[in-house]
Amino acid sequence: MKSGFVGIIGRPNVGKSTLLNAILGEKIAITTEKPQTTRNIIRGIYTHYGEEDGEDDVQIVFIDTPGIHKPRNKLGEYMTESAIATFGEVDAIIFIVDDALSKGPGDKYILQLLKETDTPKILVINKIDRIGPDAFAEIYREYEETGAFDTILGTAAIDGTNVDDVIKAAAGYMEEGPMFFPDDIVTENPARFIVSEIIREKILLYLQDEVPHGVAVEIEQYEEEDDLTRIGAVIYCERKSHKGMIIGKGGRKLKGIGKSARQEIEALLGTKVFLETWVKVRENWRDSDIALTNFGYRD
Ligand SMILES: Nc1nc2c(ncn2[C@@H]2O[C@H](COP(=O)(O)OP(=O)(O)OP(=O)(O)O)[C@@H](O)[C@H]2O)c(=O)[nH]1
Ligand SMILES: [Mg+2]
Repeated sequence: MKSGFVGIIGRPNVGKSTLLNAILGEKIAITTEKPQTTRNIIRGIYTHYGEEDGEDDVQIVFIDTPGIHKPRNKLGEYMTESAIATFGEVDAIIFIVDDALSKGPGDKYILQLLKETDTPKILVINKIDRIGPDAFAEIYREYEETGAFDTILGTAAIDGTNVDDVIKAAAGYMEEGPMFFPDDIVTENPARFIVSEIIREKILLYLQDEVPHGVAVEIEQYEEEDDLTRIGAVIYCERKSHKGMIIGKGGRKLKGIGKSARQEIEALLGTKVFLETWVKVRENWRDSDIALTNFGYRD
């Protein structure tokens, strides 16, 4: 069997988590139109037996990372540092972009970092459903000229276009090795982590500006009964005014968040779900070492 690890890195919002989910054919990472959605390293396990297509048996552990950005608080520092730390721990790196290199400083900064590592690099130009052919050719040419990439591909992770090519390119860098995980799991993350992320995803969808970025979700109760899961979640925010916005007039906002989270959690777990939520204020937790550790944003 061939096996190994592949890091998925890039600026916030380019489609890293969408690509991970598309590779696995399952949603294990939340995705939203807001930058800095992903806060933790998320490993997705892709196992393929070659008997059907004559290829090698392969297990690739794809590692979704937080978007690399200029941090404004300790949470941002943790996110960016943990993404960069994967460079040296993987057998290949997928660098995702959705725009030209000359368009902004973010991709240039990441490219500089990438040039300092020997790990093989695949460039994925994502969102080709939205990028016209001329713009695509321009992005391709700019990155080809850097000489930093062994492979350059275009994808639309959102509808799975060319995702197979990404898997094939990644498989090309895998070497004879052990099976790291059983073939029937796609993630090691416990259900309660995914549940807390689904709640956070709905908060990102329902709220604007800085409010959702200052939110952390902690699962305080998780009890599985026959065909019912009882979940109690605390939503922490950074200000009293934010608490009011999360709850909304007459509690309507929080009710909406809870309902859409519950529906998705029910589909994930295959049970009925009783979801209770509380909103609490923890001022400036994004700059508190203790809070970051409690919320799982530090090792
Ligand atoms: N049109 C289009 N949109 C896409 C594509 N891939 C992802 N998106 C959208 O881009 C947005 C960001 O996607 P994510 O997967 O959350 O991006 P990310 O890189 O993981 O972002 P962070 O976790 O914030 O770093 C979402 O609204 C996705 O639906 C694509 O191929 N085409
Ligand atoms: Mg993400």
